[in-house]
Amino acid sequence: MRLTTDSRIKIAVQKSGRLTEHSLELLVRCGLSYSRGKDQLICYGENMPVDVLLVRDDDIPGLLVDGSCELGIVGRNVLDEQRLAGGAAPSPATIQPLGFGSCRLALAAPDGGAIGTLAGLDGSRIATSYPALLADWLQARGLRADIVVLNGSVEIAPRLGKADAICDLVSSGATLAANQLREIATLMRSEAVLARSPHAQGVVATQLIDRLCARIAGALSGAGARLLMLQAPRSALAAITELLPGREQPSVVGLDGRPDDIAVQALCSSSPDWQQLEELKRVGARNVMVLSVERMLA
Ligand code: PRT
Ligand code: ZN
Repeated sequence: MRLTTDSRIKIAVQKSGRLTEHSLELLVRCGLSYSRGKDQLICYGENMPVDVLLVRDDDIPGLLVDGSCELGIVGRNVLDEQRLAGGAAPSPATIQPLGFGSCRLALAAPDGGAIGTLAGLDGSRIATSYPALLADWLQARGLRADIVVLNGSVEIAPRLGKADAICDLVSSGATLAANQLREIATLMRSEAVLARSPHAQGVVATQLIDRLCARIAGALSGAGARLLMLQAPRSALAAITELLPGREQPSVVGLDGRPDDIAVQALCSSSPDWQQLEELKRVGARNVMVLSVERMLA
């Protein structure tokens, strides 16, 4: 275990895969700038002492467990699999879900085959890259099956005669359909999460982690948010407030030299559509503007 002694922290991110672009883009939205050279494994943060380590997603839980990295962005499926497989070892804590990389871990069997229900799985062979999650799920339901561990192309295992069913990640369902497989059960829902090493302690590391986490939370809550600004007669305030798709009470200010008029600002979690703007106008709103929210710090 490497205890944090220096004044920088590392965040592990998938080097090349489904989570890479979203993860790096999120860090840029948090104000981090770093240079990424060809085949570089570490990108050094230029304006914050936060370095980015680019690795295979399967390596991220281990890097957190041994304290090589303080933070990581990884699928909950990978994190949970390694936590279950790791037994009693201290495991990384999930700080927050990040809203991308959504998928589900599902059981599927050949369409029209012998396995149509959960009970049919008893005594079968199931191919998967997630043996610990599958074993845990089967055990909780009193089902017994032979788990065939495969690291790729799980969906073709039934056609090759290697398994009777599969347990794999699904997002659109197109891969299952293309391989004539039918979903029987969902084991878990997953998405990319921000995780923290159990060894990330120390004052500097804690402060840096807290700062980065606050920025990530701000970048996520700002995503899709809009600021709605309008003017209206004071008498229309109740009707306007009723129509606002805001998440908090709007700010209301008076207008110089126009005692009967007000300006209203409201933070909305998504962009109001044209119909909502027309309704606001109908109850008295004027000069209605919808602005994008770049970032937010609550
Ligand atoms: O090289 P490295 O080990 O880093 O990458 P990897 O190949 O192991 O992972 P990668 O990039 O494929 O996935 C990274 C993470 O993305 C996963 O751990 C999940 O958390 C998340 N994710 C989201 C997915 C999917 N959606 C997904 N659809 N990971 C894999 N798939 C695969 C699935 O295994 C199946 O083959 O896509 C196929 C199914 O997709 P649909 O759309 O046809 O249903
Ligand atoms: Zn992987």
